Formats: sequence, structure tokens, C-alpha cells
Amino acid sequence: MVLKKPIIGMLVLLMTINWSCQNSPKVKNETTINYLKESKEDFDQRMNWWREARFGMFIHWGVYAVPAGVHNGSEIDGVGEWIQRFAEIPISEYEKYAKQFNPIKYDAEQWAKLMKKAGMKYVVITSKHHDGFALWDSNVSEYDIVDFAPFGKDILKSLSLACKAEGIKFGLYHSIMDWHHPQAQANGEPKYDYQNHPNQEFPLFVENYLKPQLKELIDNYDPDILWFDGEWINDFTHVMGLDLYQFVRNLKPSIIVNNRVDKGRKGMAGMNRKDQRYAGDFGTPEQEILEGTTTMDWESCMTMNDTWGYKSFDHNWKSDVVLIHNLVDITAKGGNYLLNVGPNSEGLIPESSIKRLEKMGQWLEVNGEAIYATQKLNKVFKQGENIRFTKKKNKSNYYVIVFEQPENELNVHHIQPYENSSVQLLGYKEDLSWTYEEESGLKIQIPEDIPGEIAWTFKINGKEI
Ligand code: FHN
Repeated sequence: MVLKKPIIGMLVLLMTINWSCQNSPKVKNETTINYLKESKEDFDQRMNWWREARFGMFIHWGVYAVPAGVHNGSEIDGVGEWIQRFAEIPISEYEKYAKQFNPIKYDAEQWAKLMKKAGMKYVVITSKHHDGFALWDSNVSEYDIVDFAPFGKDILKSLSLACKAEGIKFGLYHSIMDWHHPQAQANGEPKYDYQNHPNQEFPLFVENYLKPQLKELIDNYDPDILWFDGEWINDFTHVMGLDLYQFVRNLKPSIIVNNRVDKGRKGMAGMNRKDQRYAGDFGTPEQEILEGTTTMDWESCMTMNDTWGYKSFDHNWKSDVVLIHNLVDITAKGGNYLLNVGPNSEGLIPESSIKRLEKMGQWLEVNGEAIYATQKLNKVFKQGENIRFTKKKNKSNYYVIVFEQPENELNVHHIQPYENSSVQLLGYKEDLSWTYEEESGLKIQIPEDIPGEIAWTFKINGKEI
């Protein structure tokens, strides 16, 4: 019987997976519990802190901060962390940048304090981006910040400790796609056509490199979140995705894992296709906000300028008004906001990022109760284009957040205050006068001397109608 090529290929692949499982010296996936069958109660309990947190810091940091968007004297288009691919830099050349990575001004405590000042409740930092360089002292590879770069100190260790000290939950972004490891994208050369020639060695990379590195990250840095990326490559399959989810949950059952651990994500919209069940606890819209609400947990990740990894010449910063309105809009739709900073090669977060984060923190100082531990309403999330609604969990406190400074009288629909209850403007000393009629709804009298900027939050004790 003549076996056709694909069947032979599949046999080789299955034998490889079987061989690698039997021969992978490092980690076995003895999953005793099927985490894909988790009960809704257990899922809700595990996700609770993450849902209440609403706002986190994304950090893209690595070797790509050294060229900072410039290679051989030319400014390279596209996001800074893709410079190895966009500038078609051979691995041996890119490694010279890694040999220069020495962020002597990095101060983990300073970063954690900035997150706190910004009102951010969790952080997700790149442990390893697509370039394959590890920001921790890996025993699985020498291509890391301690053994390969002059810096010689474990960045993740210091940041995980500083975040714990500030009460900030610690998360790791980990790329499945790896441009450095020979078994991950064939020879890893930028021109490798991995789309059409799936690499038979990839299962070995998963079992003998990807999983052992994930195990040391979970064992040594105790992350609360694992944020996978680079799952779109042909070499990575749905079967591998389900297995990877079980693997990390088995190592830390309480960990929260995004939907890029598997193959369900529908492009940058970030939510899962409905054709089958995919692994992952939340959807990941990227550089965009869902139009409306959804039943699946979701988190919008966004840059503050146009790049994730630092670029010396990207000054296209979003205003603090846009950033705060994004946070309010996402919260009203029941999502989380993961806002990115890209530190430079010295270990400094750009001043333009710091200024915006401090402004967001000042706004949250006054209005945070309308964001944290809130949920979306049952029927609406907005009124017109300039009003969003949120509701305190398990309470009858509703928040009406207005994007333009209200004057004289504010007319609100969809919420009816309880009789004799108060209506307040967060940050204002006195209760506000109001009337309610079935036809015209709630009318709130606006004093002339109201404080605040960017968005104004009215607190109402009542019910949604
Ligand atoms: O290719 C990456 C990109 O560099 C960046 O990490 C974003 C942020 O989530 N994710 C991928 C693009 O979708």
C-alpha cells in the first residue's frame, strides 16, 4: 500500500509528539483535573478579582528597546517590538542588540508605585516576546537577561516582588511564536515560510522548551495571569492550545489565562469564533473596544502611542481625555482596560506615559468607585454618545458618567432613584436636587460651581428601568 505524503507526514508528527512526550525529560502534563470542565461557580470565583480590577498596565519591554525602531540608520515602520522581522535582521545580528541590553536605570519599585498612582490593579509584562529573549534567569535557555545580556539581573523577580509589596496583581505575557528557537519557526530566519511548511519539530519545542519555561515562570514568579500571544502560527494547533491551558492551570489552578492560549481568537477583534469550544478565560480585543456588551469576559489592550515596544520617534500619544473616556466606555460594556507602556533601553518609562497615567490616577481618585467592582447594566450601557452607565456589584448604586461638562440640568433616562434617596456628583460636597417623572425621566439640577474635568460621575441609589 502506497502511503500518500500527508499521511506519512501525520504519522511522523504523531510519532514525534508521542516520542517527545515519552522523552521530554523536563515536565509531564499529569493533568488530574479537566479545567475545561470548570463549573460556572468556580469560574466566577476565580475571575472575581480580575473583573473587579478593571484597569491594568501592559508592559512591552525587551531587546527591541535597544534599536528603538532604528536599524542601520533607518527608521523602521511598524511596531517597535517587531523590528527583527520588519527590518529582516538575521538572528546573529539581532543578538548583538541583546548583548547591549543593559537597563541600569530600571527601578521595579518605582514602576509598581506608578501603577498604584495610576489606579491600575494589575500588570502584564512580556516575559518573552516573539524574539525569544527571556526577561528572567531561565534555566532552560541562555538567551536571557542574566546569561546573555550585560544587565545580569532578573527583571521579573524584582518586579513580581515590588508588585506584591504594592498589592498589584502580577501577570506575564508569553509568546508562543519564537523567532530565536530553531525548532519553533524552523531556522527562525525572518524569511522562513512557516505559513506553508508547518515545522515538524514544533511539538518538540512545545514539550521541551515552551512548557519548561512556563513551568519555571509559574514556579518562580507566581503570576496571577498568563497572557499568551503569537498563537496564530500554523505550527500551533487547537489540540496544543487545549493541552497548554490544562498544563498551566495544572501548575497553578487559580491562574487566569487569556484566549490566545488556543486558536479561538477571531483576529484583532479578539473574541472567540463560535464554531467550537476554545480554551481561555477572556477575550482580547486589541487596539479596539467592543461596540456593545457580551457574555464573555473581555479585556481591551491598547497602546498609548502607536507602538507596544519603545520607539524613539513615536510621539503620537493619545490624550488623557481619550484614555479616561476609553476606560469608562470599556467598563460600561463590562470589560477591562490593559493600557501599554514601552520602557526604553535604560529601563525608563517615557515621561509622556507617566504624565497620562498620573492624570488617570487623579481622575480615579475621585471617580474610581464608578469603575472598580462595578458591572454593566442589564439593558443599556450608554445614553446618546456622551453618557455611560455602570452599577456597583450587588448594590443599588448606579453611576451616570458624563463626557461633557453638564450645565443647568442633566436629563437621565433608564434609572429611577428610590424615593427620598440622594443624587450626588462624585467629588462635590453637597447632594444635588432632582425630580423624576415617568415620562421625562430623571432631571438633576447642576450647580454652577461643580468641580472636575474630563468626565463627571453622578451617583444614584435606585433601579434600572
Ligand atoms: O504581535 C503582537 C504584538 O507585538 C503585540 O504584542 C500585540 C499586543 O497584544 N499582540 C500581537 C499582535 O496582535
